[in-house]
Amino acid sequence: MTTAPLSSASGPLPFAGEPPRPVQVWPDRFAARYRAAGYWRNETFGAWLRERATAHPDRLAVVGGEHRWTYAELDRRASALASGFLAAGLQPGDRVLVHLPNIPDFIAVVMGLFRAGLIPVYALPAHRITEIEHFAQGSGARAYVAAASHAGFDYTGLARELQARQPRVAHIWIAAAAAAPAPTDPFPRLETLYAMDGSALPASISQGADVAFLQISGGSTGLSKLIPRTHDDYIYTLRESARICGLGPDSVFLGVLPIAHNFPMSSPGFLGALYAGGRVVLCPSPDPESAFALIEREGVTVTSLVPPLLLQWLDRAPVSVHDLRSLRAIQVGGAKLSAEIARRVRPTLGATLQQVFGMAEGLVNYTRLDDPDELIIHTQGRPISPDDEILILDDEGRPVEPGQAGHLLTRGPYTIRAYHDNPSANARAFTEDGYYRTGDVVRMTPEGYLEVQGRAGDHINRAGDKISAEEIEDHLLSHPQVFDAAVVSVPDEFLGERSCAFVIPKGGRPRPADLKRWIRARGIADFKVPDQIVFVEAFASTAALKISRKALRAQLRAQLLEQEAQAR
Ligand code: OOB
Repeated sequence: MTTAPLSSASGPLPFAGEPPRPVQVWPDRFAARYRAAGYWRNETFGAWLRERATAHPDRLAVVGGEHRWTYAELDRRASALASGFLAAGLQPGDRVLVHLPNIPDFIAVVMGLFRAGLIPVYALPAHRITEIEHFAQGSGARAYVAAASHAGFDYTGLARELQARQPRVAHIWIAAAAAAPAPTDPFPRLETLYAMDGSALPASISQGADVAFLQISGGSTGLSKLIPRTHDDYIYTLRESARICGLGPDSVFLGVLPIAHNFPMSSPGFLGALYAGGRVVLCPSPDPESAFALIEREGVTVTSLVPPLLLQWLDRAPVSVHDLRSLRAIQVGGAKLSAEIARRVRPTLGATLQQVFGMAEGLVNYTRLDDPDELIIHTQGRPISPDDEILILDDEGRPVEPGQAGHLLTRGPYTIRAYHDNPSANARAFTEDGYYRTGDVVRMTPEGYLEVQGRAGDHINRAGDKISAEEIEDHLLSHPQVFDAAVVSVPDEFLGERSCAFVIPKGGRPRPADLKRWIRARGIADFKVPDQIVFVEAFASTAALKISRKALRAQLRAQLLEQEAQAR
């Protein structure tokens, strides 16, 4: 086994109780193969940003709000932040929670962290204190960077609570978004760090095999897990994704989905666009008209959407005053896109649809831009790499017959071999020979393309946001009037899937609205609050204890679907 050298190896030794440094390790013979094939080139984020800033300093890199930053400006800001973070006492290898919306600061912060050898931990803007505390604890984060407020939520309040609960998070910086009110909190402003002189810092102190950041998992069982991705493996996906999506210096990528998510980050996302020397335009609002205005103004050529957002675009575009003709490709992923909707993309938006089926753990599949319509409309694409190994297995773990559906397992040059510091999750999620059990049920077409059939696990894919049934059941069970609860997914015309909580009350039935308020007050992302609550007397004639949660959820879901069908 290779050990992934950490940039911090020469730094101070960990003291007792120090959380483990993130590592990601592929067995020697795989690492050697991926290097020999030219996938892993020992490139690092800090170094490639500097290369591009040197090659084309005056080209626009990032546009958002009032800001228009050239590559040179982005590089300068990254260095300034890097030196500010280090001057504050952070050490290379330390983890830093990044909790920012789609604003240019997001990109400067992550590039600054990379340059300093610090490890970003990405949270979504929708996450609240419970999730943030979980990430802080799991990663051992020492710092937190957030926007003052966004979409009506005050992140400085969250920052205060985080510091009270997790004193290890000793550093907090707040980015004051343009429209934010005058600061009333005690935290230093991120903006003050931009004034630092970072010109003496090297472009990178990291090695390709170092962990670059921690991404968060969709959380199929229980709480989200942390995903360590290396410079080598992630930059490989950027390079190939940019090539597959035809990105180059003339490309303009619009970040509409939260760019902390793996899809708009790297498939090819904002990082792929910058890697290719193109331009990134950030849209902080999900409203189609805001996006359309930016598409027209900036000549956007490509963007990534989840299916429900695509639906909104398809509805709005025909009546919008904005000119969308610059759009060449629209990528859709995160959740299953129906063929009927897929068919409407080119006639309505004038761009080529690209389906993207990926996961933060690694494997990403794309339909290719020049594929026949049949594949673009009906499949979720094929893998990035010739070395992505795909297994499709039946319930007993045997390969299915060609064309049959089964459980998707995968390993390859950018699919992780382990979660960060989580032996029990690792035992469940990875086979002994290093395959990741994706939890997805797929079939492969004769052309080698994957069609996603559904999930084997108990999570709800709500418009691309993943919700763990178990996590929400635990929150429900904390309510004094809840005896038992089971959360299931229900097909939904707009969201793809919505969540329904079956609740057995005790000591009087709570009002559904109160129950929802209770869950929200637990400090979790809004998208996790059950869409629907159904009260039941008991779970089944067979005592609930005798059947697994999984079987129970399946049974309740089937009952609900039957009732709904009868009601129609
Ligand atoms: C992306 O990443 P995650 O980690 O939020 O979620 C991964 C899961 C997959 O295992 C699958 O269940 C589902 O999301 N999924 C899709 C899909 N794309 C993702 N299900 C059906 N059709 C699709 N096109 O969601 C993600 C990461 C990188 C690129 C794209 C999506």
